[in-house]
Amino acid sequence: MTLAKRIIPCLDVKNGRVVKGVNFEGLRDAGNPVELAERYRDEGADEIVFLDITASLEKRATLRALVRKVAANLDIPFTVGGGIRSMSDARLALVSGADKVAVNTAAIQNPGLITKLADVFGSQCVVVAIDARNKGGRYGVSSHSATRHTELDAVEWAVEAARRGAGELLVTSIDRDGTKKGYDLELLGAITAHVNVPVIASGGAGTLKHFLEALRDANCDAALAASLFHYGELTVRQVKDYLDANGVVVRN
Ligand code: 0VR
Repeated sequence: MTLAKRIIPCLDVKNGRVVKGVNFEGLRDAGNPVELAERYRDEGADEIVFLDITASLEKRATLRALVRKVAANLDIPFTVGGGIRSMSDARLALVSGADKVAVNTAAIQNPGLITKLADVFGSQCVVVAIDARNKGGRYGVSSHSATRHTELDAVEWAVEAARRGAGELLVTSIDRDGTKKGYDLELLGAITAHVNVPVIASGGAGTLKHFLEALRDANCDAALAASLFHYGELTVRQVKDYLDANGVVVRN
């Protein structure tokens, strides 16, 4: 059976508002998270990702009240990330209405957290987010909202995260974020070739064809986008209709 490919709008949240920039910088306002989540649900989004993008940096806990408000209106899977550093942070996100938690910085600092999250909550609710950048011939991994660079290799880290029990990987290209130049197919293809868990493509979506490339050519299971949905350049419905017309199995 072919599993349907998923389209996932991403709410990058700062100070209670959805924001968006380019290459993780120059953030500008893009709307109200509760309203945007409802709009995307109505357009046929398969899931919603909510990232508190300043949480790790400022060491704040995720904005739980806001998570609760967004979750209350959703009947599709809802992933929450940003600032999840411990089992109790994850538990709080889950009891606030998240179906899955995304971890990045804390997983890099303490890979055992992935194992523990998977053991206690189940792999199906553990998403490891990987922020990668091209280092000429290989891909490096960054933490703390792309402000710190690690020695990790993105493909090796993806393999380890999956081995430790991540149920899926959210792979963002820092180089492509907000540029609308297309997903980093080389990065995504290298990762999907080495892991058996679903990979969500992120960073760079700008046209309908970009979604097809990530899902068909780079073998990703889901494609995430922010800018082009927030600013109304494309709707989730348009993306799904296009994918369907091009032979990709999507849910209605
Ligand atoms: P688009 O290229 O506009 O579709 O954006 C996709 C993805 O890169 C973003 O939604 C986002 O998850 C990137 N993340 C962060 C951030 C962006 C700015 C500042 C911080 C973060 O910490 O994830």
